[in-house]
Amino acid sequence: MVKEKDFKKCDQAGFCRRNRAYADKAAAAGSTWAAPYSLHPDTISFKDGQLQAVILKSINDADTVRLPLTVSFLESGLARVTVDEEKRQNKDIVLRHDSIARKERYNAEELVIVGGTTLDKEAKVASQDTSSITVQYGPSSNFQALIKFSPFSVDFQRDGVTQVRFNEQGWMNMEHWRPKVEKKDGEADAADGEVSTGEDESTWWDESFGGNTDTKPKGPESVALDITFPGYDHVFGIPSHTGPLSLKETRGNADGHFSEPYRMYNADVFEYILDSPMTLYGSIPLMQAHKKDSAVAVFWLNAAETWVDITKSKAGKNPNSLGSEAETNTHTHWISESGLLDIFVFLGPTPKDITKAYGELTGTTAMPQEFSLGYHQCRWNYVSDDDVRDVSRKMDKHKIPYDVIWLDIEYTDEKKYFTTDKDMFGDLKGTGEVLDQTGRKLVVIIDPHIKNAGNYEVVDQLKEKNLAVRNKENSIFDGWCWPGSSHWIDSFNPKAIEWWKGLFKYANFKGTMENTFVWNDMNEPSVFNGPETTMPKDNLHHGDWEHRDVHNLMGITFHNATYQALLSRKPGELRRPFVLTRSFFAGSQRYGAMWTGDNQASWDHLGASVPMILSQGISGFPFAGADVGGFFGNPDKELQTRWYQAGAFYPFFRGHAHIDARRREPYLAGEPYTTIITAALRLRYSLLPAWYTAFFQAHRDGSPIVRPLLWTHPGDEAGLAIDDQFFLGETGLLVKPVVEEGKESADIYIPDDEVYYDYFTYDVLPTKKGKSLSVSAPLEKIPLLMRGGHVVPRRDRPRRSSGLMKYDDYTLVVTIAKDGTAEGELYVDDGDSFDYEKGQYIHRKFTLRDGVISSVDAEGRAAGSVKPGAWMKQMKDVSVDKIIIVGAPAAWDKEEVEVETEGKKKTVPVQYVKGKSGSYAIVGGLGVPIGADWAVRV
Ligand code: NBV
Repeated sequence: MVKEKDFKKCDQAGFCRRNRAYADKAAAAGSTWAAPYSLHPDTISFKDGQLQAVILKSINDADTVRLPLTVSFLESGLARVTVDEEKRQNKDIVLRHDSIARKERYNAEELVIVGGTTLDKEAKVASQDTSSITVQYGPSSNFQALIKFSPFSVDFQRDGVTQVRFNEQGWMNMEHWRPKVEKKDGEADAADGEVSTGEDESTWWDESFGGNTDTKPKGPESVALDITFPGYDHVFGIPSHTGPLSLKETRGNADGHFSEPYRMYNADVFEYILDSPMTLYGSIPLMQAHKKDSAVAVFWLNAAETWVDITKSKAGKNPNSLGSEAETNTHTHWISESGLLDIFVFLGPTPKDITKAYGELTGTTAMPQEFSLGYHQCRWNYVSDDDVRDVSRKMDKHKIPYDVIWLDIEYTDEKKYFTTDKDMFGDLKGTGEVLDQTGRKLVVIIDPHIKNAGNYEVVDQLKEKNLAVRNKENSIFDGWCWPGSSHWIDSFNPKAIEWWKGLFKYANFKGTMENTFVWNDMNEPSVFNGPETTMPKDNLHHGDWEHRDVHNLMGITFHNATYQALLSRKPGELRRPFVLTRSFFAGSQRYGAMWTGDNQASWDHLGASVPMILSQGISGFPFAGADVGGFFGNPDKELQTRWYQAGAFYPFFRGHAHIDARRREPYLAGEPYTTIITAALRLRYSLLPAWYTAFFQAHRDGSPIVRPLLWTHPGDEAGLAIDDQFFLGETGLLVKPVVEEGKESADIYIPDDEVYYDYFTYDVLPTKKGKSLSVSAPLEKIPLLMRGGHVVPRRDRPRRSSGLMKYDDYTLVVTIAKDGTAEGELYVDDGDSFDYEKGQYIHRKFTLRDGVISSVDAEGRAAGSVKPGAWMKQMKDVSVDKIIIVGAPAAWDKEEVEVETEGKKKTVPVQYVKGKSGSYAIVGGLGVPIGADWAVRV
C-alpha cells in the first residue's frame, strides 16, 4: 500500500490549507462576505476580441494591489481569462535568500498551447454600465460573458443561460507579493506594512514536509478561484485519479464523499490506492460538466501543484430549463500554488465540441506507429538476449500474436542509460534483428535521472554542458534514484533537448536499430530522497524558473525531448516515434502513449483501470493503457485471463509485471487460459483496422478512442455517469469487460433505441433503451455487442504480428440499423512514416443504403488525384475479401450478388444464414481493391 503519509494532504500544503480556510471564512460570512476583488471600470479597453482591464485587490482600508486582467474571445468559441499581478509582472519584487529565481508568475502557454488562440474579431461589447460589461461572442454570437465589476465575477452564458460562473462564492484569491518582515523570536510573522489579517501565515515564508524545507523565495503566491456549473450534476476529467469517472464531492464528510480535494502534483505514487483523490503520475487540468444535452468545460492552465474541491448543491428550478425537479449545481474550487490565473472556458454544447476545441488548443494524439496498437509483452525484466529470443520463440510456438518486447532498467550497465549490460545483452543488435524478421520491435527504457558516476560519458557531458536541473544555490542538483546519486536532464532547456537528440543517434546508442523505440519512466520526476518522492520546489530550471512553477510540466518536457530524439536518429530517416510516458500534462498526447503506472494484480485494480482510461480519453490523451495482469503481485489465472480480455480494448495494450512477480507470459497460463487469452489477442489483431481508424479520428479532431456514454450519448441522462462499458471509436462495438471474480454474465446498459447484435453469434438482442441487458459471459467470452448502423473493418487472417498483416485483405462487418442503413470508415496508411501528410493514405467511407453497400473516398478525393508512392502501389493488390451483413433481411437470401468496381461488373456468391434470433449474409470472394470505389447490390 502507498505510504499515504509520504504525500501531503491539503492541510499539509500551506497554500491549500489557506485557501480552504479562506473559502470557509467566506462561506461562514454568507451574504456579508466582502470579496476583495473589483474590476476598475476606468481601466477597461476592448479591441479585436480582447478585453483588458485591471482588477484591484483591496488588502486593507487604504491599499490595493493591481492585477491586470485579459479576457480573450477566440474564434474557436472559447473564452480565456488571464489574471496577472503587476508587481511581479514588472519584476518589482525582492526575492529572499539571494535567490536568482524568476520573479514573474509563470505562464504555461509556451509548452502547452499549440493553436486555437486566434482572436474572434466579431466578438463585441453588447452592453456596459457602471456595474458590468457584457461581451457577445461564439460561433453564432450566442455566447455571452457577463463581467460584473464589484466584486469581480464572470458569467458565461449560452443562449442567455449561465453555464459557467467564476467567483460566485467570492473565493477568488491571488496571494500578492509582500516583503517579509523578520520578527523577533516569539512574534508572529506578518508582511511589511500589513496588519496581521488573522490569516495563517505560518507557511508563507518557508514550509517543511518529510524532513525537507522549501525556502519559498517568492513568499506566498497562490491563485484560487471558485467555478460553478449551474444546473450541472456531473463533472468529469482532471485525470489521473482513481475513483469513478463522474467526480465525487470532496467536502462535507457525507457518505461517499472524499474529504480531500482532488490533487494534481505529478508524483511516483508507489502502490497507489483506489477510489482516492490523491495525485498520481500525470495531470490534465481539464474539467467537463455534463447534463442532458449540454456539456461545458474549463481548462485551468497552470503547471504548479493544484487542488480542486468539488461540492454540489440543490438549487431551485432554473426557469430556463425544462423539467420540474430542483437542479443540482456543481461548485468547484481551484487552488494552485503559483503561476498565472489562466482559464479557458468551453461552452459546448456537445462533448464533441469540447474535445475538438481542446484538441485545437493543446494538440491531438500523434498518428501512432501502427505496431504500437498491437500487443506489447513487457516485464521487469527480460534478463538477457537469450531470454528475449526465447519469449519470442515461445509466443510463436503457441501462435500468440504480439508486436513488441520491452526491456526495463536491468538491460543497462548499472542503470547508466544509453549503455547495455554486456554480459546479458552483448548482442542487442542481433536480438533486434531476430525480432525484425517477424516485424517485431524492441522498446527500451530511458529515464531522466543520469547516474553520477565516473567513466560515464553521458553524465560528463551533462555536467560540462550545464544542462541539468539546478538546486536553489544554482549548482547541479543531486538526488537519489535507481542508479544511486543522480542528476536530472533539464528538459525545459532547448539546448538539453539538442544534446538528448544526439544520444539517440544509432552510432551513439549502440545496440539499437530501426525497430528500437523508447519508454520514459520516472519523469514526474521521481527522486527517492526528495520531498514527496520528487524534486525540491526551490530547484531551478531553464530560464531560472523555480521547480514549483513548472513541476507538472516536467513529464511532458522529457517526453517531448525523447520524441524529438526519435525523430532525428538518422539524417533523412523520418519515422513516427513511439514513446511511452508515465508522467504527463495537457499536450502530452502529441508525443505518444501513457499508462496508469504501478497497479496491482487484483480485481479491483482491473476494475479501476476502465474509468481511468476513459477519463484519459475524454481529456485529450486517449492513447492510454494499464499494466495487464497488474504490476505488483501475481494474478491468478482467471484474473489474468479477464485482464487480457479487458486489455484487448485498451488503446495501449501491454502486459507488464514487477521484478518480484512470477513469470506470466500468456503461454505459461496453461489450458484453457492460454487458448482464451490467445483468442482475446486475436480479436484485438483482427480489429486493428478499426483501432487504427479510431486513432486517426483522435488525431483528426481529438475524439476519444474508447468512448464512454457521456460522449456518445450526451442526451441520455441516465447513462452519463456509466464508466464500466464503452464504445470503440465509431464502430458501434460496445464492450463491458468482466472485472469481477467468478462472474459469468454482464449487465450492459443500452443507451438508445437502436438494434444491438451479439458480436460473436450475430444474434439480435432483446434490448430496450435505458435498460440493462444481461449477457452471458463465461470465462471464454468477452461481453461485446455491435450496435446496428455501423461498418466495422477487420483483417481476419491470424498472423504473428501486425507488421505481417500489412498487406492482408479486409473483411467488412456491416451491422444493419433499424432503418436498414449502415455507415463506417476505414483509414489506413503506411503506419510508419509521415507520408500521410502528403496524401499517402486510403480513407474510405462505406455506406449501406437501399440495399447497396458502397465504398467511396471519405474525403471526396477523385481517383488518381494523389500520385501513389511505394506503399499505395502495394495497396492496389489489397482487397475487401468478404462482407458480413449482420441483420440481413430476406433480400440477401440469394445465391449471388452483383459487384461493380472500376467500371466492371461481376457476380459473387452469397451465403445466407437464417437464424432464430436474426439472420446474416456472407458475401465472399469479392476481390475489390480496398482503395477503389465499388458497390455491392443485392
Ligand atoms: O523500471 C522499473 C519500474 C517499471 O517496471 C514500472 O513500470 C514503473 O512504473 N519502475 C516503475 C520503477 C520502480 C517501481 C517499483
